[in-house]
Amino acid sequence: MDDLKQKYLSAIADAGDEATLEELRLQAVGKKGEVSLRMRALGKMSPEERQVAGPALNALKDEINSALAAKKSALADAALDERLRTEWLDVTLPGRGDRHGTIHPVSQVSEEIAAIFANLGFAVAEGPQIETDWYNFDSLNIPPHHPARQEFDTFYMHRDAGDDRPPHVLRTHTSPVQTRAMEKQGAPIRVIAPGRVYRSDYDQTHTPMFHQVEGLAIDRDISMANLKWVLEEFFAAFFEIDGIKTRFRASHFPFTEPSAEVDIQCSWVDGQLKIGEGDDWMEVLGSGMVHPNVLQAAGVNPDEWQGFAFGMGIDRLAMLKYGIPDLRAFFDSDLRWLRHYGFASLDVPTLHGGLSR
Ligand code: 2U9
Repeated sequence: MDDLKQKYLSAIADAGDEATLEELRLQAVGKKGEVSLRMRALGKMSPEERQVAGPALNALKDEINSALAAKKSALADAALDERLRTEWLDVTLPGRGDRHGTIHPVSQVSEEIAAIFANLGFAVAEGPQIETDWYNFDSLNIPPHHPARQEFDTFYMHRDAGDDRPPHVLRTHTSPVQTRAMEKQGAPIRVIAPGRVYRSDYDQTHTPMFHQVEGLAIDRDISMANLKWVLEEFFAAFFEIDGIKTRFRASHFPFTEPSAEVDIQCSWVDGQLKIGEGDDWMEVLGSGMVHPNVLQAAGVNPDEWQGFAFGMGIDRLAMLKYGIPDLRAFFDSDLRWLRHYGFASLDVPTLHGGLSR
């Protein structure tokens, strides 16, 4: 019996893990364990022998059980000590912080533009992005087979074979919105039409979808002098530069006569663009006096009414204002790069930095 005790107590003391302990428990005091078998043998002993061996076996069983329990808790303590030693938290690390979303720069710039023109008395007009070719072209003095239709790189909607109606198009400019506004409201009218337009073109300065804002002011005696004043007010407010100069160059558009392309004053210093100073010019806009045919098509009498119209790219304006060099970056799915341009908080314009030639 002493051998048995010696054997198990030293094996328990040497056990390195719980599995070994469980094996020892089964070998010693499990149903078929050595101690249990000896207890079963008690029945075959004489009463005298049993009186001695019985309590001794019970005591041995208790002793083994409490040695097992003590070793088990010692192993658990050691495992906890080991985890405490190897696993640790640096409670001084800075927190991860909230990830804030921001308004897209094109949306922000659209809102800035609408707010500035609202102060000048222009309402915002909207219309469909899928247009009839009449609104997109004919109503704007671009008849079928006019060469200007080719210049727009138009996306045409599918027509089934045998369906001879003219196709719908993805609008190539927001001008049809203003034709619709004039049809509905008549003259006098002052509206801007911001929105998406589509042309089949893709490179560093062109994406197949981009954003335009066009403006229209029709009254009895609106002139190009009014156009120049409105545009200079707009650019001064948009770029936050008082007295910014514009330059008008004669041009041609089917929907305006006369027509002018408009540049704003700028300079390039060490490859950096600065707007509103210097002797260089940057083209930003097309404009002119609305062609009488366009007024007529929209149901406005050209003998009674006249006015100006202009058009410009919103994405391009956003790039200029915030110094973003590649238009395609706007329409990537991942906009984290915008932080680089100060859009994390959206109130830190970088007008006088960035953008190399
Ligand atoms: C109506 C009548 C006339 C809008 C105009 C331009 C000139 C023009 C371009 C600027 C850059 C398009 O985004 S861009 O490529 N636009 O040059 N747009 S006049 O003329 C109108 C509009 C509506 C009823």
